[in-house]
Amino acid sequence: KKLIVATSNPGKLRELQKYLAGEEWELALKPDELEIEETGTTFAENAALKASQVAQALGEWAIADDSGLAVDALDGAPGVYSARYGKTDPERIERLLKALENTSQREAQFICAIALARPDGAIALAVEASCAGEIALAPRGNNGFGYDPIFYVPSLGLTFAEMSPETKHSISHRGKAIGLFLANRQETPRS
Ligand code: ITT
Repeated sequence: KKLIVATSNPGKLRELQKYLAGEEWELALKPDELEIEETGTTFAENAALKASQVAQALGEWAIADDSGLAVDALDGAPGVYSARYGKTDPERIERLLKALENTSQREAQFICAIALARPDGAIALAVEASCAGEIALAPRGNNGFGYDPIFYVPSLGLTFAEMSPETKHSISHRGKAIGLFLANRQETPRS
């Protein structure tokens, strides 16, 4: 019944809460002092270790999201290091724009891995999805969080930060991963 959302990122939390709400479980927050070190080398590994360790520490079902931006011209960087690419969102954005200053190759993927862990830490479900786009030349828009102002989706002619939350959700890496999660869960925190 109770499901701990194992994230400290307010932007992610907002999206997860909004799109998992209305399901049969009661979402609860992870205590701030419970911090999990992300030692994995893939999104899937990090999602699993965050969900698993939070579930075990609290003895409750837990869901975790590990996500990031993989830029083609940077061989997939910042990737799993997206959160560690700078101290603040503006710093991370500035660094990425600087790294791409002299290239016209702007293709990038947002990736999101979601893992659900049982109270004993065992992984009950793991899904992953991506969204293709381009790194804009300059930030645009005020919605969303993180790298949203520079993630441009050519088919809509908008950055994630210029879209409504619903439009972003309908095409984003996290929106697709949540969709897969909801479609594939057989065993949910009912017990
Ligand atoms: P938790 O581990 O506590 O969940 P975190 O922010 O450390 O929070 P990650 O390690 O998964 O999470 O890092 C994700 C990074 O990618 C972080 O810098 C986010 O801002 C960014 N990111 C992920 N999804 C995004 C989205 O939908 N829009 C913009 N930026 C996103």
